[in-house]
Amino acid sequence: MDRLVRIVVLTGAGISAESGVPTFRDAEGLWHGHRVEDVATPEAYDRQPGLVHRFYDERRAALSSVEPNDAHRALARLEDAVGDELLVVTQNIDDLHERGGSRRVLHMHGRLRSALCRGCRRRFEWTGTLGDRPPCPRCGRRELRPDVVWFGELPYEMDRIHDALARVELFVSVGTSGAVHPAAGFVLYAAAHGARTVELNLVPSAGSHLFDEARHGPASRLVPAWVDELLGRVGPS
Ligand code: BV8
Repeated sequence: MDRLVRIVVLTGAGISAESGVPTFRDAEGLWHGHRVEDVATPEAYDRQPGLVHRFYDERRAALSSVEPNDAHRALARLEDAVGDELLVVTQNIDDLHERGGSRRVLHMHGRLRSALCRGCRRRFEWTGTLGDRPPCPRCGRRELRPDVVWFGELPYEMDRIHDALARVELFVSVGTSGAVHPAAGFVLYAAAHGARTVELNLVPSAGSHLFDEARHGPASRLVPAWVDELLGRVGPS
């Protein structure tokens, strides 16, 4: 299905920062005094399901008060121009890429607006809360969890992602610290298969030195400028 992909764009929390979605490493990656790595794990969920549900219920509710920014919209404009040659792989669990107009988005760490039933393994679009343990629409069990990939869990769509990275001509990383694997290793995998690699980030990330080119500044400025350059247009369309 991704035979035509020539460009893979990997995005992280930094692309949604200017929309008002806090990144993981802002405030030292803390949420109500909890380290994210300590809340976003299956063990934390087994130990304190209420706390973990609150962490995701709050973030799911906050989605209705944020909007996509010019970086999300620029990637949608690129997709309009090149279609199936572009694949956006996001580490983000927000829905700003889709609301910004992107249609082909792989959420390798899952989505806030999806619930997964631990009983029947079915997924459901979900905009409400899960902390009140609602019944699964299909099997009735009260086993719905956030459909996100926690630390220690296998990210989604890894075969499809590696298959695309092995063929792309251009790998661009936007707004990620390069702190979390396996996403942090995609640049090396793409480069090993001949891709040109570019980092667009506010400041040099932990993996900046691994890229052929690195541009630093806010995504809402860098990404539209890069898309205009790529499409051979200069200045606002
Ligand atoms: C797995 C979903 C194996 C939940 C998330 C190898 C080495 C070391 C460790 C590991 C390794 N392999 C595996 C690990 C363990 C672990 C890991 O990497 N730990 C880290 C902490 C050391 N990885 C895992 O557990 C992964 N699973 O490997 O499974 C396996 C194999 C077989 C079978 C079973 C299992 C799963 C990791 C996924 C965890 N889930 N999210 C949720 O959202 O709550 S991770 C979460 O943090 C994000 O999704 C993201 O991926 C990650 C990092 O966040 P970023 O997006 O990068 O955001 P951050 O705040 O860090 O950085 C923001 C950047 O934006 C900054 O650089 C900043 O400068 C920039 N920025 C800010 N503002 C702007 C901007 N840029 C531009 N413009 C702006 N305005």
